[in-house]
Amino acid sequence: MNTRKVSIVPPEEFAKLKITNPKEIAVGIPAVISTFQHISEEMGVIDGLKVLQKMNQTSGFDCPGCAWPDPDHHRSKLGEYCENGAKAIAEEATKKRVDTAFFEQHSVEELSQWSDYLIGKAGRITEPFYLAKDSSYYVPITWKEAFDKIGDKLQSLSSPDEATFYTSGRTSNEAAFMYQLFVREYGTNNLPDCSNMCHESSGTGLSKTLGIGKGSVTLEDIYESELVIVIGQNPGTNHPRMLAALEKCKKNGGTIVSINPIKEAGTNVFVDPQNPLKVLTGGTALEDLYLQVRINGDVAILKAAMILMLKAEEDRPGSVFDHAFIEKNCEDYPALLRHLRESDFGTCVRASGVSEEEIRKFADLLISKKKIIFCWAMGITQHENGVHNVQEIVNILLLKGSIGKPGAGTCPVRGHSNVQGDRTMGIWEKPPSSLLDALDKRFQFKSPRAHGHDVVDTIKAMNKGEIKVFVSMGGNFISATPDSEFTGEAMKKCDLTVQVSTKLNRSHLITGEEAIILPCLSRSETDKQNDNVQFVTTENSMGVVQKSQGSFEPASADLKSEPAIIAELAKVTLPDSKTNWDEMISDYDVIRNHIEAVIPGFGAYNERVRAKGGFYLPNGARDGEFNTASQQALFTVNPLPKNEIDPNHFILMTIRSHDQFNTTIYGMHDRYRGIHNERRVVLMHPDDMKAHGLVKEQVIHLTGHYGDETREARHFKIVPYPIAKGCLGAYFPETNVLVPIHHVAKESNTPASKFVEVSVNKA
Ligand SMILES: Nc1nc2c(c(=O)[nH]1)N[C@H]1C(S)=C(S)[C@@H](COP(=O)(O)OP(=O)(O)OC[C@H]3O[C@@H](n4cnc5c(=O)[nH]c(N)nc54)[C@H](O)[C@@H]3O)O[C@H]1N2
Ligand SMILES: Nc1nc2c(c(=O)[nH]1)N[C@H]1C(S)=C(S)[C@@H](COP(=O)(O)OP(=O)(O)OC[C@H]3O[C@@H](n4cnc5c(=O)[nH]c(N)nc54)[C@H](O)[C@@H]3O)O[C@H]1N2
Ligand code: SF4
Ligand SMILES: [Mo]
Repeated sequence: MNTRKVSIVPPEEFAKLKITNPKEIAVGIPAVISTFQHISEEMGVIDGLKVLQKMNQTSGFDCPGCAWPDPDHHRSKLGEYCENGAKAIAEEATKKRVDTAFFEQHSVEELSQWSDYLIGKAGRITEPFYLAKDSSYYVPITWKEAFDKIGDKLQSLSSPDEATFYTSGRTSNEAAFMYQLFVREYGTNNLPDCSNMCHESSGTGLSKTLGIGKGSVTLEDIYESELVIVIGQNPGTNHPRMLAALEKCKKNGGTIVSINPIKEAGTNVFVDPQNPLKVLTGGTALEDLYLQVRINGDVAILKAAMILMLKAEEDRPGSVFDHAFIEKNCEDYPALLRHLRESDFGTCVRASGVSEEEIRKFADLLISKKKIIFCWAMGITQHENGVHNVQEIVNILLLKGSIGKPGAGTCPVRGHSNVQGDRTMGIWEKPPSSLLDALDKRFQFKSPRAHGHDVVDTIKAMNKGEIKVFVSMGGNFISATPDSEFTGEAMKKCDLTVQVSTKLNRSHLITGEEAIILPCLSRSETDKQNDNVQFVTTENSMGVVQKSQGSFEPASADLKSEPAIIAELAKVTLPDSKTNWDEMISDYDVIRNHIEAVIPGFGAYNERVRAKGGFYLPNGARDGEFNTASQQALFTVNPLPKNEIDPNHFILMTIRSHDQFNTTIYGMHDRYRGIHNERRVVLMHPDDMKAHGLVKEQVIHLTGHYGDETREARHFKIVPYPIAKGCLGAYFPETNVLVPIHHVAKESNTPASKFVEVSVNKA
C-alpha cells in the first residue's frame, strides 16, 4: 500500500473568473490569435510555425489532437490544422522539461497539491524515473534497471491476471499491435483503454445492429448529405475542422440540426480561418434548427420524431420509409412498429424537454430528406442508456434506408487521434476469437481466452487488491476515470505502477507502492532506429489508415519510442518468447507485415500506406453489408429512460472546456462559452438560480447522489447560462470525484459521466 500523503483530487482554489456573453461565432480571428499565443508561449513562434506546417500533411505527422479525418486529396498549403490542433502540438513541443533537477526540488506529495494545469505545464519528461517504496521523490534510473524491475515484478506474479495494461488513444497502430501481442503472450486480456470511457457505447450499439463497431460515413458523405444531425457533440471545441465539412455540406444545400442542452458556438456560425477573406467578412450560419434537449432526453426526442415519421408514413404509405431497403436488409421491423404505436407521443415530448412544435420541425426534416447522417459523441455515449441512444439513432437511419449509400450513415466522432486504430489493432479486453486464433498462428503461442477487465472493472479489481501491477501506455488514468477518491485509493493498493508518458500528470503522483516513468517520443519527433528514420500509422474516425512521420528533434536524447519500449519490456518479461522483438524495432515495416498477417483489411499494408493520403479499411455498413449474426441490420426497441431524480436536485453533465484536451489543461479559458480564467464553475439556467436563491458567481458545493451514496466536490462558482433547465454543466477532471464507479452504461460499462444527480449547497 502506498502510504504517501498525496492529494488525489485537484486543489479547490479559485483563479480569477470573468464572465462574458457566450459566443455565437466559432473560429475566426480570436482563434488565430489564440493559436499563436499557445505556440509562442510553449515553443516560440518560428519553431511553432515550422511544426504546424508539417501537421496533417501527407508527408508530415498526424495531428495528436482529435480523430477528425483530413481531406483525401486537397490539403491546404496554409496548413491543415485548427486552434486546438495547434494547442496539442504546442503542448508536446514545449521547451519546458521535467528532469532530475525538477524532481529533486519537488516531491510527489507536493506536486499532488498542484492543479492539473500546473502539473501539465511542468514540461516534457527527459529520462526514466523511479519512485521507491516509502520515498516521496522520483530519482533517475537507467532504462535497463527500469525494464529489469518491471520484468522481475511481472514474472513474480502468481497469475498474469494480476497485472493490467491500459492504453490511451494516442498510441500508434504499430505500438498498439506490439503492446497487445506482448500482453497476450504474457497471458492476460487485461487491456482496458480510454475507449471504455468514451465511444464504447457506440461500438456496442453499432456492432449489435449494423455488424461493425465503427462509423460508416466518409468526409465526402458529409459534404453531400441532405441532413446532418449533430447530437451530443461540441465540434467547435472538440473537432474544430468538422465545421469546415459542415460548411461544405451547407454550401451544397444540406440542412444541419443540432441537439444539445447547450447551444454550442460553432454549429451556430463558423468562420474558416483558412479563408482569410471570410475571417474579415463574416462566416457561414451552419445550424438550421437547434433543439435544446434536456440531459438524457435523446431517446425521448428520437422516439417522438419516429412516432411522427410513422404517422406520416401511414398517411402517405411509401413516402417516408425506405421499404425496399428495409425488406432487403433489416430484421425486427414489425417489433419497432409495434413499439412506436404503443408509445405515447406526449410522454416522449415532455421527457425530451423540447417543445412539440420544434420536434415537429425536426420530424418534418427526417420525413422529407433521404440522405441523412447522424454525428455524435459523448453526450450520447456517457449515459446509463448510452447503447440505447446509439440504437435509436440507428433505428431512424434504417427506417430511411440512410445507410450504405452516399451522403448517409453513422458518424460517431472519435476522440483521441488513434483510439479507433488501437481497437482495430486488438487493444480490447474482449477480443474476438478470430483475432486470438490469428495471433496464435502467426506467433506460435496460446493466447488467453478469458475476457479481461475494462476500465471500470480494473478499478474495482484494484480496489479488491486483485491487481498488483498497473502499466499505462500513455493517458492519465487517475484524472480521466470516474470516482476519483475511490480510484486513487484503488491505485495506491498496487505494488508497482508504470507509466509510458510524454508529460507529467497526476497518474505519476497517485501511484502504487513503487512507480516508474518511462518517457517516450511524441508524434512530431524523429523516431530513428538503427540510424533509419521510422514512421508509424494511425486510423482516423472514418477508417482511413495514414502514415505519420515526426521530424523534429526529440525533447531529450534519452527518450525511446513506444514500440522500442514495448519490445524491451517483452524481452525482459518473456525470455522464452519465440517472437523476434528486435527485428520489429529495427524496421517498423516488419511490425506492419505482422499486422497484415493478423488483422483483416491490411493487405499490402506497407505499400498502400505509403501512397498519398493512405487507404480506407473495409467497412461493411458503408457498403450496405451488415455483418451481424444474421447478416441483417437490426431494428431495436429501446425503452424511454426514467431519469428520475429528487425534484430539488439537478442533473450534471461533466464536459470539456475549450482550453483542455481531456486531462491536459491548455489554459484557463472557455472562450466560446464566455468563461474566462476559471475552471471551477457550474453552468446553471438563470431561472434555476432564482428558484434556488443563487446569484452570479456565488460559491457553492456540489453533492452527488447515487442510491444511498453521496460524494462531494467543493468550491465552484455559479455561471448563469442558457443551459436546459434542471441541468448543470461543469468541467472534468475537477468533477470526476462525483461520478459514481457503479453508474455505468448497460452493456458497454461506460461511466455515465453526463448524468450525475447532484444537489447544490451554498458555501
Ligand atoms: N480540444 C479538444 N478536443 C478534443 C478533446 C478535448 O478534450 N479537447 N477530447 C477528445 C476526446 S477523447 C473526445 S471523446 C471528444 C469529445 O467530444 P465531445 O463529446 O464533443 O465532448 P464533451 O465536452 O464531452 O461534450 C459533449 C457535448 O454533449 C453535450 N451533452 C451532454 N449531455 C448531453 C445529452 O444528454 N444529450 C445531448 N444531446 N447532448 C449532451 C454537451 O453539452 C456537449 O456539447 O473530443 C476529442 N477532441
Ligand atoms: N467526467 C468525465 N470523465 C471523462 C470524460 C468525460 O467526458 N467526463 N471523457 C472520457 C474520455 S472520452 C476519454 S477518451 C478519457 C481520456 O483518458 P486518457 O486518454 O487516459 O487521458 P488524456 O488526458 O488524454 O491523457 C493525457 C496524457 O497522455 C500522455 N501522452 C500524451 N501524448 C502521448 C504520447 O504520444 N504517448 C504517450 N505514451 N503518452 C502520451 C501525457 O502524459 C498526458 O498527460 O477520459 C474520460 N474521462
Ligand atoms: S480537427 Fe482535430 S485532428 Fe484536425 S487539426 Fe483540429 S485537433 Fe487536429
Ligand atoms: Mo474520448
